[in-house]
Amino acid sequence: MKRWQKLRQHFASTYPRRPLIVMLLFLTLLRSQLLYGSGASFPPPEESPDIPGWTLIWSDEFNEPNGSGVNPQKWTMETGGWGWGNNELEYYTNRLQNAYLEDGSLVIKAINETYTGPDGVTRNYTSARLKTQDKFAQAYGRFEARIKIPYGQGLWPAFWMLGSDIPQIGWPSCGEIDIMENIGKEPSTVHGTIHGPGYSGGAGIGAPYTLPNGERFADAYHIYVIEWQPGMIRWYVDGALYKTVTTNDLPAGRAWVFNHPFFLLLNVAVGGYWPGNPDASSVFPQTMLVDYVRVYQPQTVSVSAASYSGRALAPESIAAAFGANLATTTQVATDVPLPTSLSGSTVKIKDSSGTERLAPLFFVSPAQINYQNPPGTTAGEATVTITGGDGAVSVGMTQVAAVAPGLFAANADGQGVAAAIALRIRADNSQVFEPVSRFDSAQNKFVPVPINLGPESEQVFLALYGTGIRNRSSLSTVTVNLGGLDAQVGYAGPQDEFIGVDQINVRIPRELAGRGDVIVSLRADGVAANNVLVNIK
Ligand SMILES: [Ca+2]
Repeated sequence: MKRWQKLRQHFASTYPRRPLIVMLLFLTLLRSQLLYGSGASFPPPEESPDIPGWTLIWSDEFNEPNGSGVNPQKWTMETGGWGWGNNELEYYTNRLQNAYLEDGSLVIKAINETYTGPDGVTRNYTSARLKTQDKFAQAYGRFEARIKIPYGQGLWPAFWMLGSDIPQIGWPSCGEIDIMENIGKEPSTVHGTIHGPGYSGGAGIGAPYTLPNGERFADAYHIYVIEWQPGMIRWYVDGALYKTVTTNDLPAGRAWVFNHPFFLLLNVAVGGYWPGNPDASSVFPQTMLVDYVRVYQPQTVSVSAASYSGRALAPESIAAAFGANLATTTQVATDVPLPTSLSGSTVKIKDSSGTERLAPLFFVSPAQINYQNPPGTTAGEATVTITGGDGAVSVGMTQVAAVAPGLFAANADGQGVAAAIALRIRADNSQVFEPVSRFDSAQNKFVPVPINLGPESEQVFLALYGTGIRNRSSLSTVTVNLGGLDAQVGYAGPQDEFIGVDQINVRIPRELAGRGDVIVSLRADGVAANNVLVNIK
């Protein structure tokens, strides 16, 4: 499969065997070690993780003496009885009666009592609501709590998170992640849900998890977990994965707002639109017991080296792993085939079938390693184990999918002007390659070069470079939309000369003349790549 195969069928002629784009791509990949778009930070490795692959970053074990109050260094007690947007019946107080430590657990106690708050609001129930806002927040990682929930009609316990930008942009634009919610009328069921702009409240996206044999969650402690990575959130109860939500699950046109720090909340609401109000069957007081809350970061995160999305990696695609102490020095592979050890660092991928393979390495550095996901890696969850030259081991999990398209960007950040090249075919069939970006030293980044579509007698094609595309089921499943117009795709497969790089050739529609910046949207087997752009004169 030659990269200009389709073009050559139409226009039999020669083309430069080694266009300068190969060098540009090398530059792009090397630059990517300096840039990681999400702004995520990674922990120092000296913490001893309780869970392989995860480093404990923050926790409250609630192990202080019986009768202690909530640690004010970690939590703020929210107070008020205004219904909290859900027509709730409780008044949240900061009294010890409603939140205290006992036998190694936080106790949040919902009490049926008449209480008038300092604001003059009177309610017939009290309870507590704790948050880590302004004390702790994190983007991505594993968020875990071991909780014994209360029971009964009208009870609504929750372990959840809100985006830290809620004071600036409000709810639901800030995002909400419900790790565990239960309503008392469903004693055997908990819910995991995300809310964002256009998918909030009853339109939240998630799933229930139900215990077998009519068991009640209130009868025992259970472990509630989300694992959150760029573009993906997974929910677990007692280690059982029951829901995965990705950017693909959002309603059309809606924004994924789970790419910034969130803070934690714990509360027991009484009444409200969703659970309904307590009735004669409800028993008070009710307690939620929280043994611990723990937050982890992954030791290493692998993303597509093109899109910087961590949603999935395709076999043979190029990945970037981030972490700390991944290598003792920075070294770039200089020969092909690529080495599987560079300055003593190795990357081992154990795929869902249990097969382990050493990954070919493009370069290694203490904070980033670029590697090729080995050919033959099976779809499903894979374990990435990175061993540095000094023996330091970092572990991370990643999803492998046959197709996980990413497009390289000129600035190696997964967005903005494409790492691409234009090919002009003149009326006499002569061809010329033209850049679509140039380095602007004033801005210290690549900026678009306007593509001149020329006279009617000329055709201009765009060669896009990406990774994770070659395993598409057929060429017809690869679509490229340029500025709202579907462009004709002539080729989508391996770029012959650079390991792991795929090339997509598209004809630029003449209707785009004069449009300026246009978005390039690629899908392969229905999976969207990151958007990049080109400029049309
Ligand atoms: Ca505890």
